[in-house]
Amino acid sequence: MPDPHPAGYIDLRSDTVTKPDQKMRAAMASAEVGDDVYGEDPTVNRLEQRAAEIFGKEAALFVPTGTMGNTIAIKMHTRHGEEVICEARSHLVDWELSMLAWFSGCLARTISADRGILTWKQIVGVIRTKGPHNAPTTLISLENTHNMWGGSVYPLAVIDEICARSHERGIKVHIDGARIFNASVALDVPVSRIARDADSVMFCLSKALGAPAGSLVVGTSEAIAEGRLYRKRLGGGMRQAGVLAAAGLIALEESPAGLPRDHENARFLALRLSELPGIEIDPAGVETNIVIFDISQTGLSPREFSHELKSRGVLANGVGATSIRMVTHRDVTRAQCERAVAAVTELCTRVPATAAV
Ligand code: TLP
Repeated sequence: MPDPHPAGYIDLRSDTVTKPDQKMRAAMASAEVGDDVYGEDPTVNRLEQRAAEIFGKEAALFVPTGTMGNTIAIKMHTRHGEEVICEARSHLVDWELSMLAWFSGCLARTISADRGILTWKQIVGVIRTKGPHNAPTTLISLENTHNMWGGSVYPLAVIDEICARSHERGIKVHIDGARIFNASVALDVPVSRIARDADSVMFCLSKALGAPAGSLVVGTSEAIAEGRLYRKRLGGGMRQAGVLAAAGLIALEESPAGLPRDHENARFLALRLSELPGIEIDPAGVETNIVIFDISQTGLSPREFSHELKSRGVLANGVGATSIRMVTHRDVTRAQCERAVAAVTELCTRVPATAAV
């Protein structure tokens, strides 16, 4: 088994950094393949079928990345000149190079929500109906778990209400579920329950589930057939993609069982970090595998903090003006989390905390 940390770093930058394990590599090497643009790759077909089954939807589409999956889903549900409601710090808005505008020609109508969790009450206040001055709202996108809010999880009742009320108005609901399996573990319900009333879900195999690449969009057969054409337009027709789907199938079937361990490690990090001078985090807010903490009282910028951590063998990136994000995943152990805490402790006790004014 190749060392997942060849450079010796403890890599907490993201759960995207995981490397395929031996079982995935063996499955990739022996994968049955065909031309997926002709629909002839048996491994991709199996992955899509399993994803649809697991999510309780009619069909699924294998795509190279989460960004492409979200882009396709938005395009499936909207037309140029419409509005999409989403949370102000959602991945769609902050990290996808305005694809919502660039490919789908839509405007993001953002709402700042506590813990990134939109409520129907907030949504209903900004819905627009078609009129001489208004572009209509045709889609609501919910991020579950919410990345920039530290992996927060939508309560089921909140999603159910948003779906029911939106559908009464003819508005579709998409879930950016890059980490929906983490939400499913936190809520102790299957992903199909979370996805039950949503029109589409994008989820990633390449994040907490540990596959080297790939995401899926699930929804109705009609929407997914349309999505297949958008995937080709975006250059996502991957031909013998069965080599990736083979690892993806293992990730889909086997990796969710390992997620509670990642959540425990994240809670451990949060708890220990909350005890350090200069660090601010409420450990009770850490529900899944993402730990975001404020470092303003250390007197260091996120860039300086990351740099100092790196020199102590730990990789973690800044998010926002005063915060650092650490993400636990299958390639990081409890012992490594302990070493990461020791590195932050050394840093926080070495750099004098700025006096609060
Ligand atoms: N998130 C990445 C970065 O892009 C920030 C990370 O390291 O967390 N939706 C959500 C909620 C995501 O967190 C991400 C990736 C995506 C979509 C996009 O997935 P990819 O990177 O596969 O395009």
